[in-house]
Amino acid sequence: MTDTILQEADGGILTITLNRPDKLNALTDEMLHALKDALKQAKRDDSVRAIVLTGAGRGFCPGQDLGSAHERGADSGDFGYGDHLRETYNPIILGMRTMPKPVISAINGVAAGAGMSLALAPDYRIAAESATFLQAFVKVGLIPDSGSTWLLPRLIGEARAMEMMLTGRRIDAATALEWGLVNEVVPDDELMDRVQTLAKQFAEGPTKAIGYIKQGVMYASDAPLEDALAYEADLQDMAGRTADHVEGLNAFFEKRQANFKGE
Ligand code: T3D
Repeated sequence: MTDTILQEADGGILTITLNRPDKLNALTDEMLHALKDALKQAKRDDSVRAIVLTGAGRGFCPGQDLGSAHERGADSGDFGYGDHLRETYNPIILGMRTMPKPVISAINGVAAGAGMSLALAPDYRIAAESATFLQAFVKVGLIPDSGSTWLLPRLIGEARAMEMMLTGRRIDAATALEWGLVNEVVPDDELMDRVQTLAKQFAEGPTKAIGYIKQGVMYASDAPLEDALAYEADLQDMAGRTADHVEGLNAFFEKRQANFKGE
C-alpha cells in the first residue's frame, strides 16, 4: 500500500507531503493521524529545524475526504464532526502554530475546506501560480473549521474572509497574494526550489529565537499591550541565554556570517 503521508528529512529540513494525488490529497483518518504524529515527532527532534508541508500531484489538499465523512454518518446520521475535529484537525493546526520551529506551506495546487486551513496555519506560505483557494465548507452545509475562523480574518480582514466563507468563492494565487493570504507566488516549476531555499535559510537560523518569535506573536494576538510587552521581555531573556545569540554577536563584531546551531 502507498504511504499517504511522505516524510523526507535532509539538512535540518523535514518535508511532509500529503500523498493521495488521485483525490487531490483529500484527508483520510490514516493521513490525519500520520500527520499529527509527524508533527509531534518533528517538535521533539532537535535535528529538524524547519518543516515544509506540501501536496503530491496537482492538488495541495481539498480538506476532509468526503467519502469517509459520509461513511461515518451513513447509518446513524451523526457524523461526529466535533469529536473528529478535536481528535485530529485541531491538534494538527495547533501543532503547526505552536511548533517551536518555522513551518512553510508549499501550496502546489487547490487548497479547499480544511485543506485551506492546513495551507494557512504555517508561518510562511508560498503558492504556485496555478494554486487556488476556497472555503468549500459552506458548499456542503458546514462551517469553516480547523482554525479558518481564527486564521482567515486575521490574514485578509473580516470582510474578505466573510466573502470567502459565505460564498465559497474560489480565488486564484494572484488574488491570494494581493489579499495577504500568501507571502509569495512563484511559477509552478519553481515552487519547490524557492521553498527549499527559504527552508534552508530557516534551518540555518537561530532556531530557538525563531521559536520564541512564534510564541510571542501567538501570545500577542490576544493580549493587551502591557502583557505583550512583559511577555516579550521574558522571551528576550530566554533568547539572550542561547548559544546562538552569543554566536550572532560574535559574528557581528567579527564581520562574518553567523553559524547558528539551533542551540
Ligand atoms: O471532522 C470532520 O471530518 C469535519 C471536517 C471537515 C473539513 C472539511 O474539509 S469540509 C470541506 C471538504 N472539502 C470540500 O468540500 C471540497 C470538495 N472538492 C471540491 O470542491 C473540488 O474537488 C475542488 C474544488 C477542490 C477541485 O475541483 P477540481 O475540478 O479541480 O477536481 P475534481 O475533479 O473535483 O477532484 C479530483 C478528484 O478528487 C475527484 O475524484 P474522482 O472523481 O476523479 O475519483 C474528486 O472526487 C476527488 N476529491 C476532491 N475533493 C475531495 C475528493 N474526494 C474526497 N473528498 C474530497 N474533499
